[in-house]
Amino acid sequence: MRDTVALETKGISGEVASFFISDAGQGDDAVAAYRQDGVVCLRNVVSADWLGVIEEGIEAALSGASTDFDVVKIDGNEGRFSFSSQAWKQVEPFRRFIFDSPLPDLCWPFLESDTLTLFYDFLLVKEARSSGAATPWHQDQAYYPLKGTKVVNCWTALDPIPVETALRFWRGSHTPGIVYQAANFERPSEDYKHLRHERPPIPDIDHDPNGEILATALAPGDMLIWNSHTFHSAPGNELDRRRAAFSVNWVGDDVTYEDVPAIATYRDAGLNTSDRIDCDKFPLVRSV
Ligand SMILES: O=C(O)CCC(=O)C(=O)O
Repeated sequence: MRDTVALETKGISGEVASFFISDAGQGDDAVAAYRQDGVVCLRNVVSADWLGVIEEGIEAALSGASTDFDVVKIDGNEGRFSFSSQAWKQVEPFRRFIFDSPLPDLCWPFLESDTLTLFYDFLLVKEARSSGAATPWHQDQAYYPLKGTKVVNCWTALDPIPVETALRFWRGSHTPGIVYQAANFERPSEDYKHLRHERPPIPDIDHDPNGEILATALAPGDMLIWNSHTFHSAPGNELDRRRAAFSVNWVGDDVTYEDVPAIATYRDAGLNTSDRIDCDKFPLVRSV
């Protein structure tokens, strides 16, 4: 089933291009939509029990178990904006969700790869009225010391997310395979610390009349899967309740390591340029 989604944000009204909405089990169609649009929305694919496991993990992560944890300081923000990365070794419920739930088998087909390797987990919590916690347009790939196209972000909504605060995607922006400069999340007007100047600057997506923006409201347990080259952004959280998501990032068999400056979350000292990334930090989870 293809669906159209009204774009209620960005000051543009009317309908945008098709945004594939799939129920669990519509495998081939969902993969085809992901391949074409660079993003797909799977409805109701994480059960209430597994959402409970993630919540256990959040409690542990926010109480100090996650060592890669940051609170973003934003002037005038009433609510806290925090994130945790690469916590699965310290936060047992995250480990359980990543390895023991149906998640790996759900995500693997989207990579169209003989292998499935865990890259990192990411928890993002925009608490009530963290209205300044906007996420600028960016490609995840711009931050990674990786070469290759088979990299997916599998992002599970943990709260009801109305379209006003939902992620937005520039449809098809993964296909040219171009990696643009990285945006600075905390101070968007300044350069990102590992900026690669040789890359093209981020285009003005909000003012591109030909760019199709995809967005949809989400319920807890819905999952967005997008390619690391797909541009996406999100507004801050104006709601009077939490807007949280837990994502797991996977890589496939065309991905190799590139020994360039990047944050520690994405690097491993034992890897050299051109290596496959499978190692203790980035474990191989499935292979044919
Ligand atoms: O959920 C958000 O607001 C941003 C998430 C995101 O951009 C990411 O995980 O790459």
